[in-house]
Amino acid sequence: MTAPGENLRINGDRLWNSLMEMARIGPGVAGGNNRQTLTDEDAEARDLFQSWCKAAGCEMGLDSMGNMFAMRPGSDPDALPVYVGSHLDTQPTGGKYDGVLGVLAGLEIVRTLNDMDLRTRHPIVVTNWTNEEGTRFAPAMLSSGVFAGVHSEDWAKDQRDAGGKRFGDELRRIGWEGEEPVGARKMHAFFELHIEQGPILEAEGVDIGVVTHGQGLCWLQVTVTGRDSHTGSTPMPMRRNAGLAMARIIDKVDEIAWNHAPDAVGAVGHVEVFPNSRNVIPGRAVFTVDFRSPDKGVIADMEQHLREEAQRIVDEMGLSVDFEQVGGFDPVTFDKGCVAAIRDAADRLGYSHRNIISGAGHDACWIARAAPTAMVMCPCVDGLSHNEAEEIKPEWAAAGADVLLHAVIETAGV
Ligand code: HGY
Ligand code: MN
Ligand code: MN
Ligand code: MN
Repeated sequence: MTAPGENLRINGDRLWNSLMEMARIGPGVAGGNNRQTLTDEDAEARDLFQSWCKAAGCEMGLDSMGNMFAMRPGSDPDALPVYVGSHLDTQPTGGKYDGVLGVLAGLEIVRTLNDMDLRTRHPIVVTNWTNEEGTRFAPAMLSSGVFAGVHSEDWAKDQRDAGGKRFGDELRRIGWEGEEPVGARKMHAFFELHIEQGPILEAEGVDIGVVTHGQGLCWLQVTVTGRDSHTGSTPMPMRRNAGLAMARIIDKVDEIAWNHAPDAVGAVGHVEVFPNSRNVIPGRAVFTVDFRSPDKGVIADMEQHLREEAQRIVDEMGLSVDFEQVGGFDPVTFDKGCVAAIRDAADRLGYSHRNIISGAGHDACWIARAAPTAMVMCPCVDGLSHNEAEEIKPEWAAAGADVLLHAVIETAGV
């Protein structure tokens, strides 16, 4: 397959302008975005993305999980499409680039091919996966997971947000539930461009991350049960303080992750105490542990240690503890052919690059089960993400999209 000439580049200004226009939908309170999945803001972003895809001559598809597909026909209608995309939903205090860069870079590839009047052999399909973040409805990467056959559609649609709203009802309410059965599509390959969301590329002054693997993840929802009682009149020895037990267990999460360093991380980002009243000792605490590692055995070991430590803590305090796994996926190795296409593209374009393991989860981690898949990463400022201050430089976005363009063209053939 002939590689495209190194002069073929995307239009960086157009990509940047599209990112900035999309960022105006669901603004956060500190310069980032709050465009959570299946909200009116998500619907507005979908409308804008769809209007851009139609203007670029794409045929739109929508499956029963709300996954969006914008197809640019190829010269061989029988050839399986090359998919390229990511997600438009954001964290509640998210940035302007997490996910969005991957979707709009996919659109920029279509726009660039249109400019060049280049027809690839395989069709190209730009994709927006529903609910990658898993913040409103757990787990993360929900709809790419259903697409890849990891979750059932019925189970996924029964997931509920903190207010008790059901995923399936919200998808229908915003008018983005498609007729197409999820997972029916077959792919020749899938590529995803994503910001690194970590500090390595910027610190090393490297333009492109060639993602060879994605680390695995385990989300454990922990419920500690004690007894509500008065914060003033209950003697200290009589207290069964679920909030205190939670604090001690969270401290153990951090200690366990450090004990499994350097290839392990752990944190608790979601906590609730009940009844959450200033003068009531909490009788119940619910929180989610996020353990990650490129090594599946390390994740299992961290979980085992935590279960033992938590049981010891609640036994000492006269409380009880329950664990429920609410999310997780094994470490993933991306397709060597697709990874090589990304590395060759970076070389051809003269961008510095290094192999990297993705610390964050991505839709590509599930789609790798359905088709040959790989990821391109670009740096982000201070490695910061899942924070409204998330920032990248226009030239980083352009370099990542250039490499994506060349890897997609090389795979789709011209
Ligand atoms: O949790 C993750 O890694 C992703 O950002 N959803
Ligand atoms: Mn993301
Ligand atoms: Mn994210
Ligand atoms: Mn992600």
